[in-house]
Order: sequence, then structure tokens, then C-alpha cells
Amino acid sequence: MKRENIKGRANVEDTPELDAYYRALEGEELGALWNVANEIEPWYPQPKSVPTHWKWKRVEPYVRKAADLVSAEKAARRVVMLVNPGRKEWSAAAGLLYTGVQVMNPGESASAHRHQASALRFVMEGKGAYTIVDGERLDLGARDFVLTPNGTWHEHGVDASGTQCVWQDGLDIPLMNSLDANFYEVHPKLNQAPAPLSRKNWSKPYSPVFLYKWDESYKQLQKHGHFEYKNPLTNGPVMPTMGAKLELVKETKAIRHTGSVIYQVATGRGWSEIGGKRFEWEEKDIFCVPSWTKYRHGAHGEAVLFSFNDLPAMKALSLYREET
Ligand code: GTQ
Repeated sequence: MKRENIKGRANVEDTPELDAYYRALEGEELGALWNVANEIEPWYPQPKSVPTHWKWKRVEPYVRKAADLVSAEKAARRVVMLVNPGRKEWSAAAGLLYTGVQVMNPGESASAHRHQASALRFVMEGKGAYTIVDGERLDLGARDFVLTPNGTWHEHGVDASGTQCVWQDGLDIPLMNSLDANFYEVHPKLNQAPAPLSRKNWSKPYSPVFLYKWDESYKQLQKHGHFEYKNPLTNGPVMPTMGAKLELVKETKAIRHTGSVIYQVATGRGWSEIGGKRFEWEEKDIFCVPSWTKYRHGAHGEAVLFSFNDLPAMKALSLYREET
């Protein structure tokens, strides 16, 4: 057993009598706190997630191949997941966040469902993609950002006149499962009847705006140097558990904070130092920053980073901390 000789923390010597006692405890579904206190109450967060960089060059062939091997209809959601080596059992990209790359061919569609997990997507490429959220059709182009908040019916497709479309999904699936609060339902008719969504007297805990077009977001980004996707009614994050933003990167100051961040390179090339490791990235690469891990970014020339995070969940629970 691992022991730490630190004042005020567990430091109990093993004896044959204690060993027998520990075995007996286990048989009764009991345990001695002093054997695990240093692990279950770390001095500071000890994420299992590791800084990970998924190069698009490496991911892309598998995404294209999925489109040949499996039909969108049979897969329900044809997605190649980005799985952090330290969080495999949760299919998390980092911490409480899941991400994957979804691919759809012209003329394909995937049926409607809804779940407790909140979802967002950042379009990587293609023409003719759409998402229908609670009956409202949203047409998607490259680098558009779209929400499917928790509980909303949603389905995806690509018009027959379009091209193969690829987008990044971001969901808080690991958060929902950590909280044992996940639910999932398939639409009784498999597809939604188109219907205009009423935004009168909006009382939902998420943004009434579901689609943020790239041109407008990029214009705002250039004006201010950063751009957060916001709920226009509250000026806060778009959903209660996840936020998202765009950054115009030159060179950022090192920071660490609680909560995880998943990035996609929207434009340009650059580098990030994450937990002492350096990653060189280019367009469409995806990488993650685990909780309480020091990081900074720099661009070769100019670059735009899209990212989403679980900071609204951390802040709602008063768990957000940062250090610069
Ligand atoms: O498009 O609804 O990548 O429900 C994972 C779960 C996508 C989706 C994912 C989902 C979806």
C-alpha cells in the first residue's frame, strides 16, 4: 500500500493484524479511509485525462472510411470518437467532455432523438448539411456553430445536392453519466414534423439562438480579439453545462483552471504547451486541456481556435478556480 509520511495525513504501518482486518472489512463492503485518503482527497485535482492532440491528417482517413463501411441509418450516429487514453471507460475526450467527428453523405439522414446530455457542433466541411432542432431546420456551412440543448429533439442530414459533410460534436455525456443523470429517447415517429419554434416568453435554461453563423462570429472576433458564443437573453453561456468560444491567437499567457477544454483549429497553424508538452497544430486538428493543467497557445502567423468547455457546470457548482 502506498503511504505518505506527511503530517496530518494518513501514515499507518502495515501489521499482520491490520492486514487481516482490512481483508475482513472488504468482505463486509467496508473500508479503512486512512488507506485511501491521500488518493480520494488529493491536494489538488489529479485528472486521469492526459493532454492529447488528434491530428486531422491521422483522423480523417478513419472518418471517411466509416462513411463507406457503415450506413448513417444503421449507425444512428456515424461518429468516430476522440477518446482520451486516461478516460477510456467514459469515452471522454477530457474530464467530463465527450467529442467525436460525425460524417454524412449527400442524401443521408439520421433519425431524431433527445437526451439529457447537451450537445454542440462545429462544422468542419461540406455543403448541404442541416440539423433539425425541436422542429426547426438549421442549414449548416463550414465553421458554423450549432446547439442541440439537452432535451431538444434533434436529427441531422445532408441534402442530396450537397457534398460529404463532416462536423465535430461536443457533448457533456461523461458529466451526465458521472452524475447518474442521463436519459435517452428515440423520437416516436423517427423524424420530426417541421414546425416553427416559438421563442415568445422564453424560459428555457439555454440560448434561444441555436445557430451561430461563421461570418458573423468571425466579424465579432476580429473586432474584439475574442468571441464567446452567448445566450443573448442572459449574456451568459449558451447552455447551463457547456460554453464555447473563438480566440484569435497570437501568443497567450500561461493559465490553469478547473474544468476541461476541447479545441478545434478553425484556421491557421500554431502550437500549444499543455502540461509541459508541446503540440504543433494545423487546421481541423483537435486537442484537449485537462482540468488544472497549465497551458498556453501561440500562432505561426494568425490562427483562430474554436473551443468548448465545461466551465458553466464548474461555475454553477462554485468549483471554478484559476491561476495565471
Ligand atoms: O448527433 O445526436 O457524437 O447523440 C454523440 C451522441 C452525436 C448526436 C454524438 C449524439 C450525437
